[in-house]
Amino acid sequence: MSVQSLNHVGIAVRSIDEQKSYYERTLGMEFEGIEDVPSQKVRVAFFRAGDVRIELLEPSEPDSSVAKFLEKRGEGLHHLAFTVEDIEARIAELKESGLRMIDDAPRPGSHHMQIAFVHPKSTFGVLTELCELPEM
Ligand code: CMX
Repeated sequence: MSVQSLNHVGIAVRSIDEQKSYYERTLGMEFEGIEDVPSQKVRVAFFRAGDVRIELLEPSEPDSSVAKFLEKRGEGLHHLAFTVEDIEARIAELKESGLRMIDDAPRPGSHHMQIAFVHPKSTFGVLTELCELPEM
C-alpha cells in the first residue's frame, strides 16, 4: 500500500455560507465551487492553496453522518483523504492488514472520484478516506 498524496482535508461545518469568506478572503484560498454529494448526504465546498485542498462538509439531510458528527463533536476537522491508484486493490490490502473498512466497495464521491472510508476506530481516531481520481 502506498498513498500518492494528500487529496484533501475534510472539515465539518454547519453552514458553508458562514465560513466561505474565512477560507476565500481571510486565508486567500482559491474557491473551487460547491457540489452536492447525495451518496454521502452532504454539500461540499472546495478551496485550494497550491496542491492542498480543504473540503467543507455541510449536512444536506438530517440523518447525514456529518449531522451526527456536528451534534456529537461540533464543527471542526472531520477526515483526511488520500489519493490512491486502484482503490479496490487498496481496500483489499487494508482489510487484509486488519483495518475496519466503512466501505467494502468504492462509492461515488465529489469531483467524480471513487471513494472509500476506513473506520476511525482502526486508524487511531482519524477518519481516513481513500480517493481514486477519475480517468482523464
Ligand atoms: N473522526 C474521528 N472519530 C469519529 C468521527 C470522525 N470524523 N466520526 C465519528 N467518530 C467516532 C465517534 O466519536 C465515536 O467514538 P466513541 O465511540 O469513542 O464516542 C465512534 O467514531 C462511532 O461514532 P458514532 O458517533 O457512533 O457514529 P457512527 O458510528 O454512526 O458513524 C462513522 C461514524 C465514522 C462510521 C460515520 O461517520 C461514517 O460512516 N463516515 C464515513 C462517511 C462520511 O463521513 N461521509 C461524509 C464525507 C463525504 C465526502 O467527503 O465526500
